[in-house]
Amino acid sequence: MPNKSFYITTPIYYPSAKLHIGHAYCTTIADAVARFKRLAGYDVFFLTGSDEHGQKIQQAAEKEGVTPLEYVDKIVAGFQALWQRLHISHDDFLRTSEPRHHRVVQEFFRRAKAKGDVYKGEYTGLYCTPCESYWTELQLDENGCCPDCHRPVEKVSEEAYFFKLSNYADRLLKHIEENPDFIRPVSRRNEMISFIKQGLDDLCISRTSFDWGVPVPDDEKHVIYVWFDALTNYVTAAGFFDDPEKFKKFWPADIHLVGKEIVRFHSIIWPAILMSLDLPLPKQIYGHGWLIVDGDKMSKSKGNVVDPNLLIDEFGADAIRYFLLREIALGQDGNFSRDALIGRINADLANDLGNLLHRTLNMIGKFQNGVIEARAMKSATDEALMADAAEMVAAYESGMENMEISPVIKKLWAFIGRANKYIDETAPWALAKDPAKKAELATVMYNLAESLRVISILISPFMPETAPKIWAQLGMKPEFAAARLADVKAWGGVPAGQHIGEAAQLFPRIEVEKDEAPAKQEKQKAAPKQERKAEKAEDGVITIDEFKKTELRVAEVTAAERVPKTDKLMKLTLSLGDETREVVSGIADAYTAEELVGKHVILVANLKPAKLRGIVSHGMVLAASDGEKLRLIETDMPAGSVVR
Ligand code: ME8
Repeated sequence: MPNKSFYITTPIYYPSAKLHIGHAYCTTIADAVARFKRLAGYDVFFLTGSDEHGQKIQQAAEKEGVTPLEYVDKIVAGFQALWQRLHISHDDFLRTSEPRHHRVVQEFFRRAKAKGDVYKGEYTGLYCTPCESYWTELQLDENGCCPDCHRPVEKVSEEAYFFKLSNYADRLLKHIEENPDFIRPVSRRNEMISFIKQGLDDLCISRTSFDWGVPVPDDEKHVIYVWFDALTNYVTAAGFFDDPEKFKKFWPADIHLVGKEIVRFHSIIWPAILMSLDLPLPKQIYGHGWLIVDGDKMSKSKGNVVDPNLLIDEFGADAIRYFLLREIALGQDGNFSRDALIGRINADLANDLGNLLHRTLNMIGKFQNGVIEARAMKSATDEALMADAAEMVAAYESGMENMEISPVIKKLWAFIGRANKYIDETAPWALAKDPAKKAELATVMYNLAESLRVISILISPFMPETAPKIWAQLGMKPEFAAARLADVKAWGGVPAGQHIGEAAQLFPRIEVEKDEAPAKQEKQKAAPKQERKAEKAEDGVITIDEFKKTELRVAEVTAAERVPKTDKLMKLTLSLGDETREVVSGIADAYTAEELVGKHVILVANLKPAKLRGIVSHGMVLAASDGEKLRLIETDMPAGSVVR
């Protein structure tokens, strides 16, 4: 019998800004689900991509004097590099600028028009002439002006095509009501039901004010506008035109995983378009929450945008993945903080998981010359461990099938704790001293190795880099990639007589120097919400005395060297005239080592030293960034000068 198929998508991301940790969050969830389904034996198609058309891109490209495609090529290459570093296992990356996609969008337009669902009308909007952009009332600045250039906007009309969304309100409502799992979580479902009940306006699906997009068939002064183009990506990649067999196998998609603010487009507009073409609807739209940073929404102006590449440089991809998947309940907003990330790495990864592996391998090495011997007997303690493993495996499977990722990880870690407890219960060091207890010792060691085998398979959807490392350290010979969920359903997959592999630490503990920050955070947590808000507002400004606490000095770069195995980190040797400093800076993708030597830069000289990739950094150099480009702030003042 052929494998069951499973098709999951992320949104296609806008290449207008650098990807941040919020995008990485969405893609990591989809990846964990896709990996789980592969483990469970499904034939998986996992799609992500980039949403490349539109006026903003065209304008940004013009500003840089390049074509829109040249402009997006660079950014999209950055997306793809990030997904690779984060071990995202997508099967396809769709770019809306690709010809395969244009053909499908035009065909969708033609068919919807033939059905009578597309008509020509007039689009009226608030237009900023200098920026050549339409805005909605809600997007205007506080003076009712253009949010980009802050000049007045005017009401303007242009000819445009519309899609008759209003035709489908009743059918949509019926579908949502009859299929309780069509929109998840239930809060989003309720929101969509009341949205539709308020009445649906027809949707404007073309523009004439720019041309970076898919031309309307037979009316090429129009390009097909945003959502009609973007949403169609899901069927293009599934083989709508190019591969009917594949399309039959994977469409309708099983899950469109999207952020909560775009659930509406996926659960109302997209199904209506599909209904117009008589195509089946996706089985589920899952709206995840937003990642906020230290309690605040990420934004360029607040300067709290977290770059996933820098986090991967510092902590590795698996630790970031683990944190995102474990810490945030799917569907709800969640907080990202460095302290919480380090806390999880130390407690869950270095301590719980790392200790179990280390203790087990160490004892097998010491007590059994590195050989995992056959189980010889079964005590009540052993039975209890095996029963807990079986229960955890069952909960894992049903939880993952239901997208309960964080609860599943908690259960898995409870089992890791359980296995650590088994060591304390059985006290192998005492058994090793007594020759009569040889069989008992062999059984305990076997059960620990087997627990780790099961754990390595089950953590693989979340930590794909760590899982095969554990496998190899246990000395397992079969390819890890061939492991399946079925392999953890029976106890005893570790072959007896197997020699363990080479032991290595998985996650070193991260030492944080004690400072006031955690204490302050604790205080904030305890304070009532209202109070916290007030504190935040005042936090936005600092007094001159507070600013003066920052010691800024001019420093000359005397040597520079890339930090091995990182993308961005550069180790700089700086001269302050009377003193030499070593500083680690995330600038290696903006400068070569040669370019840096001789530069006079600004150093935050009294910053608490921090360890980055094992190197202690004594300060920080200042750089300016617009989210994409990054340049150091330079001066021609001599090294050692004070900046004020
Ligand atoms: O909306 N936390 O693209 P996009 C969690 N091109 N998720 C976040 C986030 C955060 N802080 N910030 C953004 C688009 N996202 C369209 C999609 S699909 C046919 C077209 C998520 O690049 C956001 O919720 O603006 C959304 O799901 C995704 O990133 C893409 O956002």
